Amino acid sequence: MNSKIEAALNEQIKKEEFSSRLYLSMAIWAEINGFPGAANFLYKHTEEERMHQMKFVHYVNERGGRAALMDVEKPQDKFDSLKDVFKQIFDHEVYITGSINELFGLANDEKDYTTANFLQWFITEQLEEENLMRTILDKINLVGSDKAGMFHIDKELDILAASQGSSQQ
Ligand code: OFO
Repeated sequence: MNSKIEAALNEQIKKEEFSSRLYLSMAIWAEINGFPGAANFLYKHTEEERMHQMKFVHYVNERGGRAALMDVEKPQDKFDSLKDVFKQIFDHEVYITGSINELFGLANDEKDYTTANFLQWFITEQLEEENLMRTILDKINLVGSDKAGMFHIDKELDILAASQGSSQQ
């Protein structure tokens, strides 16, 4: 692969690592603030982001490049509410989608169709992640400050975490 593509993929490795650390920070916040279901969901998601990172690492190395690790900034560790957490996750996923799309554009510009093909999986994954986070955020918005409603959402997130665990690659 050419050095431009290699550098861009390595930037994405850093972003996936940051995503994993951001969701870990959110999981810790949820766990100590009385949202055990949300914490489970976020711990699972941390692993999923790590899996994304590893997919890029292996791909770069398999193509004859060298996966490189970079300094990763400390993620935020204070959040106003569960709504704040999921709003930030949704915004972050939209940002990651943009980043994957840019990578896809670069791969096509550079006529690196193998990389473009590899990125297809991430394009589909981003669509699913955005939809999932949007759905959760909509539910949180719907219940507002109703404590019973939030309790139910937390339970639902717990169930979702369990199902994600069994379907993870
Ligand atoms: Fe959440 O998809 Fe990777 O970053």
